[in-house]
Amino acid sequence: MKQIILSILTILFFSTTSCVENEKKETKKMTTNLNLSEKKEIQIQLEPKNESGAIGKLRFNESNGIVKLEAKFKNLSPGMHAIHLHEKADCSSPDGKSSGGHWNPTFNKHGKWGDENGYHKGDIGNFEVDENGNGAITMETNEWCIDCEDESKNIIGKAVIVHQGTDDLTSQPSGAAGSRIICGAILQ
Ligand SMILES: [Cu+2]
Ligand SMILES: [Zn+2]
Repeated sequence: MKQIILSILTILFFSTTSCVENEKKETKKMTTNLNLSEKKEIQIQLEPKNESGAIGKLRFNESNGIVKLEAKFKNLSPGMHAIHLHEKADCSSPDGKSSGGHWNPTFNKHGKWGDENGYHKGDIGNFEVDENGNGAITMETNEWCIDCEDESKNIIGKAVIVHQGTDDLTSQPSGAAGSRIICGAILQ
C-alpha cells in the first residue's frame, strides 16, 4: 500500500513540474517574438543623382505597428520638392531611373497621401527647402512596415527618391515632379 501511494505521489510530482516548465517556455517564446516586432530601425545615407550635389540622411523606425520617417536634406534648390518611395532598391544609374516607378503594390493611381480616390504607397508628397538649401520631412503611418510578411506594406527593397520639382499630386503616373536628384536604397 505504501508503495502504491509513493508511486502516485511521484507521478503527481513529475506531472506538476513538467507543466510548470512548459508554461515557462511559452512565456519566454512570446517575449522574444514581441521584442522582434516591437522595434526596427533603418538608417540611410542618400546620394546625389543627375549631378545635383544634393545629399541627405534618412531614418525609418517602426514601433507598435507605426513606421516613422525622418529625413534631412542639404544642397537643394529653395522651394518645394517631391519625395516618393520608388519600387526598386537600385540607385545605380546616374539619373536614378534604375529605381523604377512609384512603389504601388495596391495598383492605385498617383495622388495625395490619404486621398479617397487612391494614391501610391510611395506617394509621400512634397517638402520645403529654405534659401540655404536645407529641408526636412517627417511622416508617420501604419500603412508601411519594416520587413514584415505583407508585401503591400513592406518598404524593404524599395528606394527613396527626391525630385528637382514639385509633385502636383494629380498628373499620372508620377506627379510631373521632374528629374531625380537624390536616391537612397532601403535595405537592411
Ligand atoms: Cu518619385
Ligand atoms: Zn505616385
